[in-house]
Amino acid sequence: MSLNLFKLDGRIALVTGSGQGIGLAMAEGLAAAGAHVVLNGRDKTKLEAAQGAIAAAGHKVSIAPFDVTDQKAVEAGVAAIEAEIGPIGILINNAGTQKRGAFVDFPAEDWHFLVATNLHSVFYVTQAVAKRMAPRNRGKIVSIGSVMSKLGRPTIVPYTATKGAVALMTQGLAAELGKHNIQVNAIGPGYIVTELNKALIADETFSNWVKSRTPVGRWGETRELIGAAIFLSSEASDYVSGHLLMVDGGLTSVV
Ligand code: GCO
Repeated sequence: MSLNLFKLDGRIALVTGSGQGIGLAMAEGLAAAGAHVVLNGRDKTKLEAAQGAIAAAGHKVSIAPFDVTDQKAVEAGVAAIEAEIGPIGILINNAGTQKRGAFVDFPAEDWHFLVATNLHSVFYVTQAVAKRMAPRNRGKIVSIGSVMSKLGRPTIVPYTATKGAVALMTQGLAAELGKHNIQVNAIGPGYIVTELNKALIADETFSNWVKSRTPVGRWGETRELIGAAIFLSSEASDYVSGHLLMVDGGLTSVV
């Protein structure tokens, strides 16, 4: 039965930044598809609340609170997951943040914070996980890009730089890890209703622009990213690698 291609039973999935928002939605979706999800973030209380909800739904879930911008903490966290829970078969690099402001006035410390959170994290976590996946000759790595992996808009140049890098890093990793049967892809969310976008949603002019600029005419919901996450985490995508799958209501396909 072809739907079995999307089942994740027996797989352990680490989802970074999964205490809330897109990361939590994807973790819930992967758990419902059968994976044992490992929730990551810096806020243990948030992770425990998310863990309670997923466990209450009858799914397998653990937490691994570590800072994805700290290479030593990442290495120790990944080693502990593999020692205490089992081999990570699926990595979702979701952790990320946003800071907006005019480029000419953008504080260097904010640039460094965005690069650390959105990009160093992908390097540290992917390296710690991929070096363990490679000898097993099997793995799925999915990073969260953005419409800003392909397009720019004023006031978010640093964020755009990090999301563009995530897209090309995905292609480079696909090239290098393919021989280990590790498929590496990215998801490009459109304008999704999340905490990070609260200010944009509250701005009627901007929100109306998103609705007019997006062919489906609305903001997306975090649950609408689950299908892409399950697909790219499952054997249904064993011949898909280096791909940036846009989940953006058509935004990046139109002028
Ligand atoms: C912005 C938004 C976007 C979205 C998302 C789109 O300021 O334009 O934060 O960057 O959050 O990244 O894919």
